Amino acid sequence: MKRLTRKVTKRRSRGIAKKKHMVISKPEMAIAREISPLVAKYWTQRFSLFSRYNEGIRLDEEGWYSVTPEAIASDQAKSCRDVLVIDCFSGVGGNAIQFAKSGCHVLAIDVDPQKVELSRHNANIYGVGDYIDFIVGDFFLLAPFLRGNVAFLSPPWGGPDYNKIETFTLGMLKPQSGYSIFKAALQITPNIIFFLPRNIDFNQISELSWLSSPPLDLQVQENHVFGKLKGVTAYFGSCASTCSSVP
Ligand code: MGP
Ligand code: SAH
Repeated sequence: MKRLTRKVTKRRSRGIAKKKHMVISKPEMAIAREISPLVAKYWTQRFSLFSRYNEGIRLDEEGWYSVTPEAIASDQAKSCRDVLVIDCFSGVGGNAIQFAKSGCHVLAIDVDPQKVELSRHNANIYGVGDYIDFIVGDFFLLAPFLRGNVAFLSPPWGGPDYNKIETFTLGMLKPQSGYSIFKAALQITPNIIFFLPRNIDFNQISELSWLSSPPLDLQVQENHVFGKLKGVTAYFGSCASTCSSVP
C-alpha cells in the first residue's frame, strides 16, 4: 500500500520586483482610475501576479482576483518538468505559463472563450505560446477523453468573499464540489495538483487521497508571497514526492 504523507510545508515564495510597485507611470495612473473597486486591490499586486505586467499583460475582472501569483505558480510548476500537464481551469494563464516555462507541454482548458484569448495573449508575452494548446471547453465534459501526466486544478472559489468564511469546505468550490472536480481529474491521472483557499478544511484534503485505492500520496504546502499566506497547494500521487518542501 502506498504511503500517505500528510506533512504540511510552508513555502515562502519570494516576491518579484518589489521596487516596481513604487513607480507608477502616467498611463498606469489612467488605468488605475478606470479599474473597478473590486479589482483595485489586485491591481496594486500586479507585478507579483505577472512580473512582466508592463509588457502588455491583460486580465478581465475574474482573472484579476483568480490568477495564481507568479512566484506560487512557479513553485507549483517545479514539481513537474518536461511532462504533459492538463491545466483544467486555466483562466488568464498564470499557471499554464509557468508550467510551460518549466519545460512542460500544457493543455490549457477554460470554459470562457475570453479567458482563453487572454491566456494565449499572456503566454505569447512570456514567449511560451508554442508550448501550450488552448481549448475552450467544459472540463467535466472533456475529462473522460483526456490523458496527461499531471492534472492541475485551480477552479473558482466563489469570488473574493471566500475569505469571509471561517472554514472553507470542498463543497463550496465552483462549478461543482471539490470531490467531483477531483474525481473528474482522476479520470486523467492520479498525479494531481490542487490549488485551494488558505481557509480550506485540511481534513477534507486528506479525504481526497482516499478516493483512490490504494490511497494517493499527499503533500500539502502553504503558499506565501511577501510573507502573506495566499493559498494552499495539495500535491497528490507522484507530485507529492517531487514538490518543493523547503520551509
Ligand atoms: P485574495 O485572498 O482574494 O487576495 O486572493 P489577498 O490579496 O490575499 O487578500 P487580503 O484581503 O487577505 O489581503 C489571494 C489569491 O488567492 C489570489 O491572488 C488568487 O491566486 C487566489 N484566488 C482568489 N480567488 C477568489 C480565487 C478563485 O476564485 N479561484 C482561484 N483559482 N484562485 C483564487
Ligand atoms: N489558475 C488560473 C486561474 C483560474 S480561475 C490562472 O492562474 O490564471 C478559474 C477558471 O475556471 C475561470 O477562468 C473560469 O472561467 C474557469 N471555469 C469555470 N468553470 C469551468 C469549467 N466547467 N471548465 C473549465 N473551466 C472552467
